[in-house]
Amino acid sequence: MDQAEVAAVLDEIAVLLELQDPKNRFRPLAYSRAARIIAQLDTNLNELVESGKLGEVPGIGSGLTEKISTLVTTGALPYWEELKAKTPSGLRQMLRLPGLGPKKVKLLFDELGIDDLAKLQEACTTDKVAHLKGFGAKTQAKILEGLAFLSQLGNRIRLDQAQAVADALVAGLRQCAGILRLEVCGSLRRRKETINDIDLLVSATDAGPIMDAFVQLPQVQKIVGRGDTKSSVLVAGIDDDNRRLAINADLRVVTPAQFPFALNYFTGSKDHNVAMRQRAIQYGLKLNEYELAGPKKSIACKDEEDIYRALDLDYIAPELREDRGEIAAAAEHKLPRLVTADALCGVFHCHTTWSDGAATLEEMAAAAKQRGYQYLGIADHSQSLTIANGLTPARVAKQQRDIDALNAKLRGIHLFKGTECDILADGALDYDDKVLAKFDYIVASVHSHFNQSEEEMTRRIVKAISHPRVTMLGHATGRLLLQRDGYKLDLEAVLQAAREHGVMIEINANPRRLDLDWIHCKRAKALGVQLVINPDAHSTDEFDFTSRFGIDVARRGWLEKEDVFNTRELAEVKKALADRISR
Ligand code: DGT
Ligand code: CA
Ligand code: ZN
Repeated sequence: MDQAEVAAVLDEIAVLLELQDPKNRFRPLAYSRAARIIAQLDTNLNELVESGKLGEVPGIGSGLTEKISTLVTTGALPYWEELKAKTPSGLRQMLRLPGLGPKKVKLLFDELGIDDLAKLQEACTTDKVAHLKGFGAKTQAKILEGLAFLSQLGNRIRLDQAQAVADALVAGLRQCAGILRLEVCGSLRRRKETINDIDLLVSATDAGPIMDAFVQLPQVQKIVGRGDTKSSVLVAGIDDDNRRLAINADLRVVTPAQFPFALNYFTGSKDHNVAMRQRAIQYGLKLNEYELAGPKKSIACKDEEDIYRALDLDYIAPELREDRGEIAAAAEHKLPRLVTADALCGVFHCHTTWSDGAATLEEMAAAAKQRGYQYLGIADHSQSLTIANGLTPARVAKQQRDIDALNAKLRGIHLFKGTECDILADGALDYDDKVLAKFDYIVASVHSHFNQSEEEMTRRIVKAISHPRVTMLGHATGRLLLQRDGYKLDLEAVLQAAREHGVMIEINANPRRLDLDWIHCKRAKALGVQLVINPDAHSTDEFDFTSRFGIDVARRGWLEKEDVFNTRELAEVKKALADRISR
């Protein structure tokens, strides 16, 4: 087991221990602390174990040393297995509900015998949970809300997490002889923000050895099915909270002649496929995952372009294949020329050590320059957000002096002085107008009072973006993918207001958010609202969110280069921001 896997197991043990005995806080804490220490080790864990020096690491006592060594050397741990066997797996799922910690979960189990989500649902709807000590009607309602949210998630995981798993599988498969072509299909290829399972497609003349190699990949936890042309496995991954996650992966092996058709079919979406098949029927043809065929013979296609061409369609990028008008647009040669990552010239929503970022101004500037950006907007948090070390007006002044000094020194990158300014509960901004006037631009965002009514929230955001200094609205709906729905909001009214006041809407490229959702990008564009793709970077690595996941959303939302503000060159951006301020 490697470092990250060991850390994940230790974290899991901490949770299991808490569920066993919520009153004993000490032991779980020791395990979660150890998980953090192991995850952050700069020395190789294997070597530490081999040299017998693991016990010297502060925070790792003798009991932990023994268990970690066992995990590293054998990949298993009886203690962990015992704990798992003793704890109904449903209890851990219950922990995913907001407001339910180990203590409450244990109480539900001890008092009402609830050990899975179905029983919890039943107990809530029959009003049993409300009468439990420490619960009440409000908590019960909240649990029901959480259950509804969870049931709609199913087994989905985030795009970035699925991508990491898929990358590892693809790297493993590539070692295998006999693979002619290899593509990731499905929702992952369409760059959907969450993924249910990974669809891999290979062309080869002999499927057997490839199937064997696939089901034996080290990531495979369980073989769900092994067939001649299709195999399914359960793959383990690790999410960024250090928890283990599982996702299904299917591999299909087809012949080289079938490959383009299979690629098209398994890329989907299902609705796009249905529309394509209907189009084929209009041409007197049959289209499926193996071929495009007329009554007498089949039409050879060497790639997907050929399939679309045979149906008099322009090539449709995978991101657009959602049956939202792309086939009609392709027939009329009216598909958008989708924006690409290399068109980006800079970004505007980034944090530094001045607030809750991990990198200094200088490090962020260097990293932006390294990515070929011409400019970087610094938007640290504003004063109310004390948990994120938001800047007081005095610190704003100081930071701006530092930025001026850096701009005088740096070559090839320009720093803009911005802020991610909180939108307060009543729609006011988090600085007075005198302070606001000092910024080159302002990202306005909601970080508090998520529970307002739709009316209140809409009024609040509309008021904020009608402030003449606001340049863009940050993470418009506040959703956290698979964790939290966005706040209640009349988005159409917000988009209308954005148009009226010439305010841009951010596509937040953080893969936990991806907010504005792609569905609404198309609408924003139709209204003539400009979009801007921001990484919301809290470290230098996170710049890459923009070129990856942010661009994915923009492309799924039919956006072209002109629709995205940060594809403009520095001089143009300087002018646009200055014009806005002087109106
Ligand atoms: P997900 O839920 O994130 O896995 O989304 P997809 O799109 O990857 O869906 P999946 O894995 O069920 O199937 C992969 C593709 O295979 C899907 O996008 C289209 C195609 N497909 C699957 N089932 C059907 C079907 O019943 N009819 C048609 N026309 N296509 C299908
Ligand atoms: Ca899939
Ligand atoms: Zn924010």
